Amino acid sequence: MPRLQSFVFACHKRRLFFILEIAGLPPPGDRTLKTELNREELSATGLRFAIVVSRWNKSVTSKLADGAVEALSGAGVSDDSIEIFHVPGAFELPLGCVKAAGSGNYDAVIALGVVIRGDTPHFDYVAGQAAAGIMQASIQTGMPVMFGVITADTMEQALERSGEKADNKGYEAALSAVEMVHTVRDIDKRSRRFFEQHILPHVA
Ligand code: INI
Repeated sequence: MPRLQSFVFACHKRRLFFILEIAGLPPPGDRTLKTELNREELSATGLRFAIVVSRWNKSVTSKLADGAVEALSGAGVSDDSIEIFHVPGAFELPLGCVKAAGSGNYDAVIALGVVIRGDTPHFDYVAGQAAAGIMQASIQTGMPVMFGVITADTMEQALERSGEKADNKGYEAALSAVEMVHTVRDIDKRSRRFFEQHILPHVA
């Protein structure tokens, strides 16, 4: 490309990227997760994960489990550092998560399920309690417990969220788990440093 032409092209490209950035949109061709923070660069080598997956809507939850394993493997987790546990339905996910998180065997837990709205209020109870229970499991144990549960009106919607990589809720939840392990460790490390620098000298 002649020099002037490539200069004009570069200017337009920069302007386009600037507009996209202001609009909070990713650059073209860069399909990112909604929760993306360059997390693909985070290494999970040496970390251990439990995946708690419900059998209800198994054809979809198995795809979520595949997505989660793919994300963890891609981040450097070895196969024997990923353990999968099954529960009957999303309602049972919180107990499975509390047990896994409390075992001390893992650095993070990933809950996977699919709840589809039917004609009765059952959906609200199952989805609501699963979400609240998974959050509680995390708060109670102080361990990252990820909400990889699809709540959808139809099976079609659920399938859309169980596709490849960024379109797979399990994949997204697993990358969030890796990020949260790093975040929690960072908070602990900084708290220790603060204690050593600002508290300990006044106690000794
Ligand atoms: N469990 C799900 O995971 N998804 C659903 O869509 C669902 N529906 O629709 O009822 C569901 N129900 C089962 C529930 O999670 C419990 O397993 C069951 O109630 C036994 O406690």
